[in-house]
Amino acid sequence: MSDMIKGPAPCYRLLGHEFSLYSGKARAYLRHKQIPFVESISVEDRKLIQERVGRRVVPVVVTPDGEYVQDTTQIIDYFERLYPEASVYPEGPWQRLVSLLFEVYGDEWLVLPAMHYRWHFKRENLAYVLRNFGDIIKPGWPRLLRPIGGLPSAMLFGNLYKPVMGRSRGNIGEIEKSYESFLDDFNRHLEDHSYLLGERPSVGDFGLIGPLYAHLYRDPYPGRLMRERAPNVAQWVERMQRPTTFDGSFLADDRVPETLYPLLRRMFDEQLPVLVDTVRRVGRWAAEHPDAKGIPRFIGKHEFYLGKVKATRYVMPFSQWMFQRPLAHYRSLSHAQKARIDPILDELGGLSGLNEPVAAPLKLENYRLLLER
Ligand SMILES: N[C@@H](CCC(=O)N[C@@H](CS)C(=O)NCC(=O)O)C(=O)O
Repeated sequence: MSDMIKGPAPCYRLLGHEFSLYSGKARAYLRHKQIPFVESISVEDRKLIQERVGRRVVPVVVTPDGEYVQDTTQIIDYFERLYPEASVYPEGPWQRLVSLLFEVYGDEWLVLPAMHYRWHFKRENLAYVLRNFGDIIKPGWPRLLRPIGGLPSAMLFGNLYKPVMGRSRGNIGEIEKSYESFLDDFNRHLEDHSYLLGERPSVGDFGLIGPLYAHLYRDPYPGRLMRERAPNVAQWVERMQRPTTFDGSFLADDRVPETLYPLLRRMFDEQLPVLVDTVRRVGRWAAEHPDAKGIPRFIGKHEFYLGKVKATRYVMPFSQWMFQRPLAHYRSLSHAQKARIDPILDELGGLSGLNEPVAAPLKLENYRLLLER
């Protein structure tokens, strides 16, 4: 792997920061692929992101010829095309499906516990959080004053996520129960494997590292919870952020370890109904807006369950775009491949969701989510 990039290596910039969820995903990926990059972000960069991408979002990769690549999935695919060695996409159809599902789970679902654990435990987290926001937003201010500069953003982020992702007063207990069970199950899996699918991280590991690094590992309260309750998960986070070996393989014969089944079952139970409903709502929205090219970031609200507790969240078309990836892969499988996988999916509760037709497919073009018409 060390000779993966031939000739003088071009240097990329990662505009991101340690405190940001999706920056952790991009950073871990770039390190795993041994792609030379420097990470930094200035006030000027943030203005340029606004101009080029259309909103202030991180992470962004700036290529040596000045291209801005945004969205971590696009970043990963950009580099997978350039450097296909040690791909993060397994060849085996079952492993590939599982890895794509875990990417959607990390990116689009575990953000809820990540936000909850960052913002709910103010006594342990708030000073740290304000310091981090201040360092990003007011880097030119004296160190002691920066936390005050971080306050407006902290107030915004700390409240906005609740209606958007569906954290109500009633479901706090369920969010924590679900996350703790996730930790227990993942911890158990990591007793036998370095990553989800063996000795090489897949795109699913990179999906998980987003929420599990900046928030759930680095923030004081959930960081302690992870280290005490699930030490193997904490070690996996460290491995993902600072890989030392680059030549591992996925498990042979397209094997998906049974220790992942409880994790898949929870995903199918909690997230899949939300994804399926998102696909239906996007389809309805598209039918009601026959001339629309783009689609708003949120299109109304829908209900979802954690345990027996019902809550409301915003319908996010972007989640459909992410979900289209495992759906398209599943659809591309042969009868024989499906015959092998379907009974397991059925047993775990995922079969009907993966057969959901996508009425209005979405594409991401020039940083915008568009209807494929
Ligand atoms: N799906 C995107 C999400 C990026 C994202 O949401 N980043 C957060 C910070 S970690 C942000 O900048 N949010 C502000 C916004 O999206 O307007 C990705 O994978 O890059």
